Amino acid sequence: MEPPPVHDLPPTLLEAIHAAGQEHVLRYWPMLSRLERAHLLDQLMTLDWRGLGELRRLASAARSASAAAGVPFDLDSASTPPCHRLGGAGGAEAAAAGREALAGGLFGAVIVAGGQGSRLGCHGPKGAVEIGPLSGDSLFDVLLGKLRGIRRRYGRPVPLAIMTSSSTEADTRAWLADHDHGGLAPGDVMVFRQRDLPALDDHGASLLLDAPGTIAMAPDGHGGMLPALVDAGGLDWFAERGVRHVVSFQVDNPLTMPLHPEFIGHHLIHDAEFSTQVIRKQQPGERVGVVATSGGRYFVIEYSDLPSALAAERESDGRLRFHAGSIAVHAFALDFLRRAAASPVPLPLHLAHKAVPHLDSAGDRVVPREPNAIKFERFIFDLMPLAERVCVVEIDAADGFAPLKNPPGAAADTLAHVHAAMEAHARRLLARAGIDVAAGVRVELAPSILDEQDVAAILPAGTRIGRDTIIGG
Ligand code: UD2
Repeated sequence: MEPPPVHDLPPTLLEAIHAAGQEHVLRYWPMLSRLERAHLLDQLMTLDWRGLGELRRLASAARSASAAAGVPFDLDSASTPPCHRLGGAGGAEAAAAGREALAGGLFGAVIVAGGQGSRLGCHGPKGAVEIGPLSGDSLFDVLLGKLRGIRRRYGRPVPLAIMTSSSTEADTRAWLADHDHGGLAPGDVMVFRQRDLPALDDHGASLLLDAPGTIAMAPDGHGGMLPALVDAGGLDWFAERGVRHVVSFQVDNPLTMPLHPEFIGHHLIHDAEFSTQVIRKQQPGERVGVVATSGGRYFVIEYSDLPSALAAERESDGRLRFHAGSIAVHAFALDFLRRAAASPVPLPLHLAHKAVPHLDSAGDRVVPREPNAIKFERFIFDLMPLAERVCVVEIDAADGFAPLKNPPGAAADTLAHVHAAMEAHARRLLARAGIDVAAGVRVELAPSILDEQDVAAILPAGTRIGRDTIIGG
């Protein structure tokens, strides 16, 4: 192969590439079109070469470490913190405080929607995946519909920031443009983009090429939310709209109730800097992180970091010792986010062994079935130990958690599971409103229906539903 005419690259860049031993990324330079060269040059110029050294160091340390080695807390002394239960003690007072805050426009929302949806195998953003059992509504339709429901009831919008990534930004913007911003005012919605980090080969040594002119990169995890939000002016954007607290939640859970008045009310009453919703984890293998406390600090241990013996440990009453399953619905005081953003220390990086498509040494593109590379991510819940006051609120999974994670046929979290959970939830809500649904009939709630109060405004108690129906649709 001809030596690459790399003389047109900036000398400092060449030095950085050379010092890091990554010359192979220029292997195809002579063959690239002008456009491809411009793209690769852009990637090379924005890559954090000093940071790459840190990624390589972490990768090599992880090769010889145990699962829990990445957890900077003493797990032996850790326990499940006390949780408020939705509908439990102090619930009415909390709900009143939450309703007042919504009427005062004090809350904003962030949807973390930058993930590549690789487990689900979806093309395009997960938010555009259609999940309505009867309507075919997408996840974005459902989630943005909930915010419409809050605006209708409380008379104030919930400003929404959607976090995208290089993988999802263009399609998410297109979705918003094509769908009238999900019925929200365009001025109440902002889109911001998280950063990318490079993937490394299995040895944690080399960058991978996804194509001759493209380095394999991946979103930096939802923990990229805070720096990306700051870069985009998002904290000020919220503050200008009167927002004092924001709730972040995941794009893949259509049952989520991030702005449930009782949840945000507990957050306010306890003057919490960070509040989080949990579900009761029943089985050790459930793929949710767990909220724990030790030494006066609160933290989340990701399921992949919790040693299996600890995950399986039970209390004398049969509950798992770590039973506060995180569903990634977090409320933050805006002041806390500002303080955390000012910290010179970034959130820690977590490593994951993943299958990453790449060019092999013969230049052929390989799409591996087995993990062949290391990806790096930051997690938003790693902000939790920085908070002075944390509030944990347990919700009923049947009312607030049905994530879409896996392709058809998997044992959990598939579209079929999501449909079943949405229908069961709709039936429960209708029953609470005194509506009878005939056996075998399928029901779905329109996205902006928040609870039985909204149902009661549409259907009088005693109504009987005898055929498949979208309530409020
Ligand atoms: C997440 C939680 C897990 C539990 C579970 C509940 C983490 C690390 N794990 O596991 O503890 O709460 O969800 O469903 O949070 N995303 C981005 N940018 C990224 C990566 C992900 O925005 O770079 C978003 C993604 O679009 C999705 C969410 O984060 O909305 C969760 O991502 P995931 O499906 O990879 O997380 P999972 O299911 O392993």
